[in-house]
Amino acid sequence: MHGRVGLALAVLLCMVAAGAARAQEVTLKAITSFAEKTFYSRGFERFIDKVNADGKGQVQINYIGGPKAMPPFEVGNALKGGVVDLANVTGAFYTNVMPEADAWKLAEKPMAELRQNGGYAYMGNLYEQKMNAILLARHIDNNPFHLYLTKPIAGPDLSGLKLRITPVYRDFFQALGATVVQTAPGEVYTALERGVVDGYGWPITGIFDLGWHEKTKYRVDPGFYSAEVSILINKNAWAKLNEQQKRVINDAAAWIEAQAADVVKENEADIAKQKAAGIEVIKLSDEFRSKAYEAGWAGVMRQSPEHGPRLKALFAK
Ligand code: 173
Repeated sequence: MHGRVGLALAVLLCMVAAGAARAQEVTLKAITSFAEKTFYSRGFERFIDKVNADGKGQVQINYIGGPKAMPPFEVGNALKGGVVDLANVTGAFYTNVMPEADAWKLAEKPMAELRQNGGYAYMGNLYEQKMNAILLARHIDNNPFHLYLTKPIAGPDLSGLKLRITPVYRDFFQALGATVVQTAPGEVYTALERGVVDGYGWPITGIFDLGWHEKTKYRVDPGFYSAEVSILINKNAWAKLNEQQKRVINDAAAWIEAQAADVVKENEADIAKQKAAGIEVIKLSDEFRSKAYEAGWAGVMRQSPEHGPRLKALFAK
C-alpha cells in the first residue's frame, strides 16, 4: 500500500475505534434492598466504587439507592423485568420469583467450594430460568441469624410470642410455636416501639444501623444459618456487555466475594457492641440450632420438591 494512503487509513481506523469505544460506555442502574450505607449495603457500595474506578470509559454504575427508591420485596421482580440492571439483595426478599433462593441461608460450605462442587452452577440454572439473572457475588456469608426479644424466654418454646420475620425465619419460628408477621427491615423499629411484636429475626450484625438496640433486651444464642446477601445482574444487561466490560464487573465481583471471609470480624465487633448496650444473652442448647436447620430444609423441600433434595446434597455438610 502507498505510504500516505496507509497512514491516512490507519488514522481513520483509530478514530473509528476510539469513537466506538466511547459509544460503548454502558451505564447500569443499581438498587439495594437494604438502607444505603448500612452494613448489608456497604459491600455493594464498595463493588460499585471499584467498577466505576476500573470501568472508566467502559462501564459505569448508576446507584439509585435503597428501600426509599424501591420496597425490598419488589427488587426481585424489578431485576427480572430489567427495571434495574443490578441488585444487592438476599434470597428471602424474592422468594415470590424464585423460592429456592432462600436455600442459600442453609449452605454450610463457602462459596469457593460451592463454585467447585456444582452447587453454584445448580443455582445458576435456576437464576437463569426463574429470575432472568446471574448471581455475580455473595458478599455476605459467615454471618449467623439470631432471635432478638423484648421479653425473656426460659427455653426453646416461642408460643405466645409474636415475632417479626422474613421467609428466612418463618418455618423455624413457627415450628417452635411463635406467631409471625413479615415486615421489611424498615418497619422493625416501629413494630418494636408500638409493641406489635415481641422480637425479631436478624443476623448478628446491623441492629445498631436502624436503632433497634434501643428496643432490644435479649439475644438468643446460638445463632443459626448463614445470612446471604448477593449482587445479581439482569441477564439481558449482561449479554449486552463486551468482554472488557464483563471483565471489569467479574473482577470486582470476585474481589468482593473474597471479602465474605472478613464478615467474622464484624460479627465479633457487633457482639461486643450488643454487650456494651446491655443486651442480655439467653443461651439455649445446640439443639436450637439443629432444629433451625431441620425446619429450614423442610421448608425448602415443601417450597421446591423438585430442587430441594439436590440443593441439600450440594449445600449441607
Ligand atoms: O431479616 C431479614 O430482613 C433478612 O431476611 C435478612 C437477610 C440477610 C441479611 C439481613 C437480613
